[in-house]
Amino acid sequence: MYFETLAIHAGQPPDPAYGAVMTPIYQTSTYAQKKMGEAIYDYARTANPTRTALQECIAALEGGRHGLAFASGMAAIDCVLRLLRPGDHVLASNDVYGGTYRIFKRVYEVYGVSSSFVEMSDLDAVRAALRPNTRMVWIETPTNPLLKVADIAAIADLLAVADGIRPLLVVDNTFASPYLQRPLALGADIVVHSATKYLGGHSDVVNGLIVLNDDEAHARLKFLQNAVGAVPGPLDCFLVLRGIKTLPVRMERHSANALKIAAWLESHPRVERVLYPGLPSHPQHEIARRQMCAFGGMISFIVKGGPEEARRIAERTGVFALAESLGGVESLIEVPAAMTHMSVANSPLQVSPSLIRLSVGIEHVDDLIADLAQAMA
Ligand code: P1T
Repeated sequence: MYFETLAIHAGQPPDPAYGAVMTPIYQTSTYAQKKMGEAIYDYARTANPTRTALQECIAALEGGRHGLAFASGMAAIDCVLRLLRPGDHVLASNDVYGGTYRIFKRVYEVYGVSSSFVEMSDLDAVRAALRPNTRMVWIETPTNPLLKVADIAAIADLLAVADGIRPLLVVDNTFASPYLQRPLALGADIVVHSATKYLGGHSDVVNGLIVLNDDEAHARLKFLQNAVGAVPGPLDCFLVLRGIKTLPVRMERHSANALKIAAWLESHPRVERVLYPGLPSHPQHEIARRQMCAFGGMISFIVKGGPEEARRIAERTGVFALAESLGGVESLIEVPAAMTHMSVANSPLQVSPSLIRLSVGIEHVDDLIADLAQAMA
């Protein structure tokens, strides 16, 4: 079936108990067993029907065999990193969400898992940065907040022919969503999401997801999901399921609005540089065109006048709310260096304090442009 149909139906047949068309919120911690051990579900951390529906739905949308749901995007990332052992190395994009950098450096390095960062759009640099103990290559594309694009298929090919044990290729697909980009089909092994963003889509839930094909890795991750226990509640799973139903129409509007706003910003006299994969001026525009079916709702731009000016603009918008996070129907504005990316301050991943990030919502684009125009006047 087509993506739009799967978004509404995958993993969600009418409920077997009463025929409810919308997957019920199974708000129960435990399940009565007919005889000891004889039950489809026994305890809600291990599994519950609302979570099962979400896991099956995201697996179908990413074109994978297995889906797993977590209490947050970071919990999903943490679970994937638990596949590593002391002495292993992760090679990651040199621009990632601040929390991702933080878990690499301040959580996993303590346990002997090292990490380094590379420009993923430079394949020679990626090849040169691989180490004999690199067991995982971690890509964000587009990246947060610089909107860099990596060629997933080219990196998968590169890893296939590199010497030594082939590292797992993990793609954080949060910025694109599976509607715009499906990394497994391009050769990735594991996809992770902060479903808090476009999948949930309404800024009302925190959630994380993993999708993969490999049965053995799935068995390990499923074991960890239960053993560690960073699971989402049934209501959270319901909210993400409901959000996903409109993902295709939302992503179309996010992308159309963002393309117009990016072009408008590019011609604004007080803007130094606009970072948006849909603009022909974007260094990896051609890769984005091949790999994505539209360019999403995230834009970053550098303003003339320095950090003070960036802060002033971010505090003056009215329709765009000054807030962290992204991917909801409502537009948000922030300054990453002072907000979402404080964890990368004084690191090689540090972002310019003059950079403003927009999460373009699905309001009328003319209202959004008018709001930015008055804030920048
Ligand atoms: O916030 P959480 O659901 O735990 O997801 C973490 C995460 C993972 N990956 C990417 C690419 C992300 O952008 C995030 C969260 N990002 C923000 C909160 C933000 O404003 O950038």
